[in-house]
Amino acid sequence: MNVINDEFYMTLALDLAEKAQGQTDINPVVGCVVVKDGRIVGMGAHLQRGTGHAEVHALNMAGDQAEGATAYVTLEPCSHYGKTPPCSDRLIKEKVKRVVVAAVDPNPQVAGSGIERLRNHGIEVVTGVLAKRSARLNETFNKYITTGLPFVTLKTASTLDGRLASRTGDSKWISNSDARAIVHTMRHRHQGIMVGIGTVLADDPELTTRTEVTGVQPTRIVIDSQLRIPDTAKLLNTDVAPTIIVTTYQADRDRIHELQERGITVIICGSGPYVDLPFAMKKLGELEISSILLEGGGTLNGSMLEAGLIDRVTLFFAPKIIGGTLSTFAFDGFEKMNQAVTLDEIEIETLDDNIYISGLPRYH
Ligand code: AOF
Ligand code: ZN
Repeated sequence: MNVINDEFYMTLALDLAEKAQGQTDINPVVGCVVVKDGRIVGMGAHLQRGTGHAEVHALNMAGDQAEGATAYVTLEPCSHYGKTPPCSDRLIKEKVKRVVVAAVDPNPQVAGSGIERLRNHGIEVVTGVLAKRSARLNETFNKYITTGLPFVTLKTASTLDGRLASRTGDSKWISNSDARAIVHTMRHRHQGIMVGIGTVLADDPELTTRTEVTGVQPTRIVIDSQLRIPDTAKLLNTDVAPTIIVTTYQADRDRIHELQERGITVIICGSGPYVDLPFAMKKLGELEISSILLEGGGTLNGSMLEAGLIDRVTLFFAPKIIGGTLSTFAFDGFEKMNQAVTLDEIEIETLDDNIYISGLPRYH
């Protein structure tokens, strides 16, 4: 087998994994393709937490043909008993000859031991084939499994001068339909969508996803320090997805109980006037929210950025200039240019007349 073959089949395995993004809960997305004598004899993806891993589906399909075959897996085969038994044992049992892995599994329970186990049983293992693409697909998993904290993606749709709305608060519509469609897909790919109470009061959003390809609805999370959310808020009157409200000890006890009686989860983070955001991230992690799409507004975006809690910044720009003061990041600002949060690994695309920019913030 040569590199071209390996990349060809790994691309298929990655495509399978990619399609399952957003439906595996706190688990990674993983694809597997089994190839024997130049023919694909099995393929599979991990589709839902608690159900079969990618390798199991692909090996079940391959049956007897797995013996002597090559298995392409986008993530190192596991070596531990989780909700399912170890995939490395299954590959050994089926007498697979060679295993090609994209990324090593950062789960401390695995972390190279799956690969080691295969090698100890005489299976040839090649690693690092299209590893970057695999790691990008599982960037939220990779953070959560190593820290217990959710991976936060900030998304904004702004004018070229970085405004989220007009002077009077009008924000419909800044970005074009292509950009809006991507945003809905991004919502599906995160376990939570988070906004500040200012956005709820101004826009009364439902925070549900409406894509042509339906997907799993993320949990809605509102940062509401004083518990100002009104009973009439659409969020409280639609039950398509769970809702979590994050508040402080200063919030009214009776109001907390009222909301809990309506099925809302209320978590208390901080005793000061504002939610303690780092602590809130820890709490949300404990509730098994492994990824959050942060959708503003400007005040929450600014506070999250200042606290260094944003892991990916994704900005959509429309070719419009609106002026005013409703900025994407509303905080006092840094004193010097060398304090700027800088984005690494930048991705840039044009979507008709809109621009997509995404990158990983580097904090100083
Ligand atoms: C694989 N193939 O398809 C997946 C893997 O609770 P469990 O049994 O589902 O185990 C979850 C862990 O297994 C997860 O944290 C990650 O380390 C690994 N996921 N491994 O070999 C797969 N989904
Ligand atoms: Zn496994």
